[in-house]
Amino acid sequence: MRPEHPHVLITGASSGFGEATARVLAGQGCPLALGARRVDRVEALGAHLRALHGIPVFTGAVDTRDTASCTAFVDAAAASLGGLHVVVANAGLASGVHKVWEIPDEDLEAMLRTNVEGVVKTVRAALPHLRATGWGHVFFIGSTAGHSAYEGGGVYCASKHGVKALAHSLRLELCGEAIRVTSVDPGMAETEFALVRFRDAARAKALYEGLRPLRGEDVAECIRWCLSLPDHVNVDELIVKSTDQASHTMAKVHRGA
Ligand code: NDP
Ligand code: 8X3
Repeated sequence: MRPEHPHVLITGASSGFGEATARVLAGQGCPLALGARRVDRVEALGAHLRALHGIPVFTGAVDTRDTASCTAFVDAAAASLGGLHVVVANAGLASGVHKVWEIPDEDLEAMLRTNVEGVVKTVRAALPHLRATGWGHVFFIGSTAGHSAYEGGGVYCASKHGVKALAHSLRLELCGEAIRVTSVDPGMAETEFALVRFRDAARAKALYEGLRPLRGEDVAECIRWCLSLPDHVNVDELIVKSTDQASHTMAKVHRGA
């Protein structure tokens, strides 16, 4: 049975899509559990949302690459909120731009461990809680990079193709249970993503020069909408791009501004 205000757990809530989703769903009255490694940021966001909307917000440090950290965060969130209905497995990153034969182990492992293993660990820890409440929705945050590939993005694209496969498998595995599975797959969006990838503020800024990229709140709105649909409606995949980006890669980007 769908609750009036589903309890939503979001990983990677310290910036970008995760933070924006927290803000949008808080506005809908949803109790929230917010996690990231930069716990000071989620604590500040939690305090702000509690004061603004009068909703319960659990905050905690989580490193989604680590099984024990993930499980502890998810279990504590469920205990604090009195159950979980929705998980947004959003934490992820790109690390560098390397040809396949050039990538250092550090970047290779950062992307695969966060974007694939971390997502599995988050969803695996959350599912028993979704099943216990009897109504649920799992959101994966994929990417257009899961639908195509580009030079210098081999491992990131592989990780997001992996996310697409995880969403597909989970949907098959949960068929018949009251748990929906959606992958929201955005194109270029101006968050901290490019800063993390390039470790260079000027280069990150230049990526969006002259175009109007997606913003965190655009992706948050997609999540809110998928969640709002009637129980028998499952949005499997939602590919969402700026009107200035016509191809899944940067091959067709309009920089007219
Ligand atoms: P941001 O860099 O703004 O946010 C990434 C979030 O992930 C941060 O809150 C970060 O928190 C968290 N995170 C990273 N690693 C870990 C970890 N090991 N454990 C816990 N949290 C972690 O980028 P976006 O909001 O853009 O990215 C969110 C998701 O969207 C990612 O999966 C990304 O791949 C995907 N995406 C991004 C697009 C874009 O163009 N921006 C387009 C398509 C998809 P902290 O560092 O505090 O741990
Ligand atoms: C992020 C989109 O094009 O930078 O997932 O890979 S892109």
